[in-house]
Amino acid sequence: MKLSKTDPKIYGLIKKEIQRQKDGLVLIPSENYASPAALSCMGTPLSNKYSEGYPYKRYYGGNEFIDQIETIARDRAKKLFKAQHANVQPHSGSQANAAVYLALLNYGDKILGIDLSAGGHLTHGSKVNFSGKLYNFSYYGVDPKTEKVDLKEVEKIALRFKPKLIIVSTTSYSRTLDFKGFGRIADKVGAYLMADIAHIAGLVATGFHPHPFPYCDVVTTTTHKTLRGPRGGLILCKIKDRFDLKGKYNLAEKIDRAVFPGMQGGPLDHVIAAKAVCFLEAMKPDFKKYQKQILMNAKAMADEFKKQGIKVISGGTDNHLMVIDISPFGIDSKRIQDELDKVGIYVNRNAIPFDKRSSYNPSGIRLGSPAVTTRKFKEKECREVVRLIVKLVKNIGNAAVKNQIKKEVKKLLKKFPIYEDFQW
Ligand code: DSN
Repeated sequence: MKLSKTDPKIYGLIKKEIQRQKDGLVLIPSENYASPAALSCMGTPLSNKYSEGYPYKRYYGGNEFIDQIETIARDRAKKLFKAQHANVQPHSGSQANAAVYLALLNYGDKILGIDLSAGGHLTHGSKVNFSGKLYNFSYYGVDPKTEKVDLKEVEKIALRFKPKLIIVSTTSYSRTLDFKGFGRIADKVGAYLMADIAHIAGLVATGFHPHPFPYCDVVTTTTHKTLRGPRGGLILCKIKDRFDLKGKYNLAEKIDRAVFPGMQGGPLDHVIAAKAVCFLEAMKPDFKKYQKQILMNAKAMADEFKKQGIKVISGGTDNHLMVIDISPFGIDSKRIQDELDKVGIYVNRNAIPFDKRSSYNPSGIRLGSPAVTTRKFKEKECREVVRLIVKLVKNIGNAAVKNQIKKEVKKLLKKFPIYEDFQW
């Protein structure tokens, strides 16, 4: 029985959402278009299987093929990220981070994380998140002038706070992360070092961003942002626990035990198969070219915003994203996001460093190039898109301008179709 017959409502909405993605200009830096090959793994009966445990050590029968799939996914992840150990089971980036805390810390232990408004993530210690409720967080931010992380400041805070874990990460930070510098600080204070590379995983895998190993003990990521795979999480780590060399479990075992049975039950085998496909795709030469273009496109966008007189936080970008300060326009960021939605341009509002506004309606907009680069946009088109955004912001409420921009977006996307060979 076809879905269109069984549940026409859900069928219709899925169809509309697919069309929205095809007809939309996605500038949300954490979104991308996974390949039809990766997508095809997810709508399969692999979803039916229970496989609690790890390959060849399961709690359920019938895992002969699932074992092989997970082993391939783990091996590919290790190869792609030059990691000693990989756990491909976390359902998401948040769960990957939670598992790391569970593996390395006791509740109430001290973690030094990055402040949300400086570019951090909810799971890096936000007060409204489990991380901020269960662990004792202190935060580093960015320098008020440069709007970049200042390692001297991080070191001062770390020496004073004496965390057991330091997190180096980004969700809306557009600058290169200095894993080596953070490693020196972690060594000095005797802390584990964890990198959350969810946003920059594709850049790291292809050598366009410095590698977190050997400086970090553990690395977490998602698989669906610059990595362009299925929605999911991944943990990479060293095998030895340098602070517990004689312990019952090594670091890799602690991570595995924290994911299962510590945090999760049955893994999502259909997603793990898609992760395996994504890792294979990410090892191909074309993926490297794609990452290089992501960087060139983001630079062009940041440059064009500056040319148009819009402030880009920290003055530019070294990666795939940027945050612009729209406070001088005196228009709510939520309104700008909503108006952009209406012309088919998707962005997300975001706090800027030292933001005085609420996180629901902050002063910034975050944008990135991964999805439009998948559509094969080059610098020229990225600059054009920026000019359309600025035009809309400067003419907010002007219906004629809005209609004109909507037409321009449509015209542009027609030249760069996506998912033409995706059958659903
Ligand atoms: N929500 C993701 C992002 O947009 O960066 C992080 O979880």
